[in-house]
Amino acid sequence: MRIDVLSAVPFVMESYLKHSILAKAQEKGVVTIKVHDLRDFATDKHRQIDDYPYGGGGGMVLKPEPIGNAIESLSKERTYDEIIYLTPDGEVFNQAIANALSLKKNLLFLAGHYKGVDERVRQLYITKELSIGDYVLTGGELAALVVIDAIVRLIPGAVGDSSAILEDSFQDGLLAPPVYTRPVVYKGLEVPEVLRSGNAKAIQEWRLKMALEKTRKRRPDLFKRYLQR
Ligand code: 6GU
Repeated sequence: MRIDVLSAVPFVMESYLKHSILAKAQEKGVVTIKVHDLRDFATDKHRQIDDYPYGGGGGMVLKPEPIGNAIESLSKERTYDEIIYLTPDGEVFNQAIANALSLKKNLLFLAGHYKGVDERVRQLYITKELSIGDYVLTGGELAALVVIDAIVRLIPGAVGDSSAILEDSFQDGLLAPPVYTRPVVYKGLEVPEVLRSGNAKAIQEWRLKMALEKTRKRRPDLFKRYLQR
């Protein structure tokens, strides 16, 4: 998979991309992630990428030309399956969207900033708009990292043990059951007997029971959907 990101502050994404599972996935050649500085595509000598909003009001708006230039320039190199704008008014991201995007070949992300991007960029270029939840961040970069991380870890070979992926919270519509490792007793608390029994069927049943219980208590919305599926 190839992922390109357009950002007004590309350097804020670097550390995470260089030191996380995303770095390992890149080293393994499972994915190539390139972050581009919007300023490099500015058209004027001051390399201006934002401007005041028409009609007044606070905040700045990302100008259309640098973004349009960047998208058109990158699109000459490859055809993007989706051009995704990260914005609090987008569709709320979830595991099903991550699963679908993990099957794509080329993705281009645009991280919003300030008050947002000129509406015409959205009309002309954007094929998908994603939010990572109902709260406001200072920029789309963290949201882009969240979405990219969730996608890349699903690509075969990106994560060490691929069987672990199917056991993730949400992958079956339920929250994950508790997990334990050694020692058997820690500060008086014991690892459930069943997990030490070697009885695979009993372990599977216990995990499902715990997952159902936790989901019912914490996320009645997910629990309802699980029962209806
Ligand atoms: Cl995608 N961007 C910003 N700025 N804030 C957000 C968001 C995105 N998703 C939730 N909050």
